[in-house]
Amino acid sequence: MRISNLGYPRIGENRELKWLLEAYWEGKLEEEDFRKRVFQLEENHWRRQLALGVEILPVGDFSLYDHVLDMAFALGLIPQRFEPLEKEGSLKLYFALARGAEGIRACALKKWFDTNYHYLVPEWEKEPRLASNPYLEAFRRAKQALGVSGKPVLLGPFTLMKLSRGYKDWREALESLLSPYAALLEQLVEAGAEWVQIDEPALVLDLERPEIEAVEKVYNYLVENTKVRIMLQTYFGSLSCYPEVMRLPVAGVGLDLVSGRKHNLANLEHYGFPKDKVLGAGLVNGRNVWRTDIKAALELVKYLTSFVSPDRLWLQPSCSLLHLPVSVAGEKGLPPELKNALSFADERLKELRILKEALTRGEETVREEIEEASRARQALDAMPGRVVPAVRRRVSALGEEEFVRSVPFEERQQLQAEKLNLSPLPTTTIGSFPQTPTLRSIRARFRRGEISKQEYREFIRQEIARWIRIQEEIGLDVLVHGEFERSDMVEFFAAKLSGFALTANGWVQSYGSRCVKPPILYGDVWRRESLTVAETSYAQSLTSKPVKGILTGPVTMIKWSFVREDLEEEQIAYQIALALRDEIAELEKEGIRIIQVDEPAFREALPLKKRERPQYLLWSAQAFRLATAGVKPETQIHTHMCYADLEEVLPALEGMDPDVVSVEAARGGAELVEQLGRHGFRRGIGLGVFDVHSPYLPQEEEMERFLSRVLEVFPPDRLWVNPDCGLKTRKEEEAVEALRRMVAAARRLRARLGR
Ligand code: THG
Ligand code: ZN
Repeated sequence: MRISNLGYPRIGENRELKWLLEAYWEGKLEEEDFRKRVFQLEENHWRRQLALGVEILPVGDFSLYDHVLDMAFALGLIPQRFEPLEKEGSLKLYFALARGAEGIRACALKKWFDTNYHYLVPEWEKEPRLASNPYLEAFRRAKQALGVSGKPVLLGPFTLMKLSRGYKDWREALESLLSPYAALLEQLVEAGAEWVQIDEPALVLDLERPEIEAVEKVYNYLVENTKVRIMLQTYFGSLSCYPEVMRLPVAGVGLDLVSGRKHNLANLEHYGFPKDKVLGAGLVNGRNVWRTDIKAALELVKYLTSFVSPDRLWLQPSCSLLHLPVSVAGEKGLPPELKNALSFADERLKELRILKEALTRGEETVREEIEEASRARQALDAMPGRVVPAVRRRVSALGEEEFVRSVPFEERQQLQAEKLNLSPLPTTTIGSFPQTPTLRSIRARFRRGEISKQEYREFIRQEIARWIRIQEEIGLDVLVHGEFERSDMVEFFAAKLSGFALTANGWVQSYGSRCVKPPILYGDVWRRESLTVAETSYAQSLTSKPVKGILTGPVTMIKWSFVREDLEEEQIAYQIALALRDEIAELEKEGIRIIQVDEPAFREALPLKKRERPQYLLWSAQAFRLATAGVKPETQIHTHMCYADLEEVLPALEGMDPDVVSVEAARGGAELVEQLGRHGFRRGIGLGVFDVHSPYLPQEEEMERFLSRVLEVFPPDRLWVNPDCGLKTRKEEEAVEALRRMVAAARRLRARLGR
């Protein structure tokens, strides 16, 4: 029985990697120095893991930006447009793919399965070849620094292919990976690697028969052509082709026994586990923060040993620890019962060690640790705010009528048109405006207690007033207050809602150097104070144009937090929805006539397995309706989602019963319009006329052309004109210029329509 880790958080306990990356990008750190320091960080992470008892040490999981990019880069999958940079050295080229360069667009970022981590989408323009071997370099560094023979961790060919774009035929693409992967693995074997972990999370998706056959071909080839022992690692759910994978000649298979527990265990019972393989048992949760129920985990391992002999069992986290903060130790501000019930990356590794001790040396040797874990879990359940009877009663008393607006969409549309009296092709924005360095520093000083709440509030009000004037001057039709009081929106709402706690340092990598600090939802959620009313109604008091209130929806609040596991997500969603419902009622009372409930995480929350989707789509749409259906018919409800591939969620979008939906369309707009037409989508729609994340800003003529094409499908009273997302990350001048062009385009089009 051995303790293996699948991957360790790369960003560092105090976001060391972030600071190094940003210093290097700003030219404040030379390449050599940068490399030296990131290797120190990597080594430090190895030492920590070894000290915590890891016996099979992952190497090569550390990445300067993204592990999918690492694999693509090693295989020379570098799009043609980066050619001018090829002579600049590999580090410059690598970061250019990730972040773009002078006049060269970066690779697209996409969500890594159903997580809040983004990977860079590989583009296949060239034939893959073994261009470099970062895994070999990491293996050698670990050997040299620590004398340890690490386990290289690399992304598997099937998953790499599934996540890539730009090939013609997926079979050929997969085939073309065989020889470079074999060459890469061979180098690792020659250097002395005993095991290689090949990650194939795509094996938990619903796969077609030909795909399963292709996977069989790949691993038969790799095993035949290299002498490597492969731990074929799956995670984020149950293996969807269990018997086929068990027949592969690989030396081990890793299963997620947390999120894929039920089906993986059912398969294990039904098909058994091959005698010749190691089982990597994913026992402790790499995706959520609650302390493991050690007693239950021990029972599970004992049960597993009826299928696998203990010497063929590795105790592991359910997936890479990338998705957890580093350590609970530094958290000072959490209620003790909560803090004690948490387990981040380091604590997960400690849990594995307790399990191993219990199993190999007897439970009495770790009796105290086991008892302490049970006590911590019980104390969490007894915590004030964990169960709030009034909240439970309110949810269970909900009737049908609370989920339905009083008047159907068509009638509301007319009432709203009369009441709001907007021009055709109304212009608006998604909600956030640029946060200036001054604002950021004032917020930081407020948090440190250096300025008063009063002063902070006053500054926010000035920003709101300044931007109301800017919006009026630009000529936008529906204004927003700008969200200057919010850093991360999820964190902002979590701070105001009961049931959530915030960590001081619980950072998790989102992409590259960017991190988020997911709130911890541990108790019943209720609104103890207004969330947005003061800022929104202040903004409305400054203008006669409608100011749109902006809230974050239940699915996104759940998806971007670490949530309790003792209550179904559906119930949690209804609790959040009720808090939003009260907030919306208050906004309405204050004269706010348009309210947008954002659900940017709606799509990524879609379960990976198709069979689980209908239920999700049902409750998530219901939660949205519960939040929004209490308003007057003439109050207009908007929602915003941050991506264009809506097809799969279109029926749910209809089920949410919004009045207006705004989505990304700057790329792939034509396809989206076609889909919406085909589905007979009849709501108001705002198709982003420019991409807020791209440095490229279209001219007004281009925006106008785009809109006039959309007008062939949508009538002008249902088409909104807006950017494709919030403008928080743009510079002020850029945002203003972009909005000017957008308004000009809408006006020209209106003039043409009028004629
Ligand atoms: N909030 C949360 N999750 C998200 C987003 C969000 N996931 C998807 C998408 N938006 C990710 N985008 C970003 C963009 C910027 C940053 C993080 C995620 C970012 N973070 C700061 C940093 O790393 O320096 C930290 C900000 C802070 O100090 O609070 O810039 O919007 N939850
Ligand atoms: Zn968005």
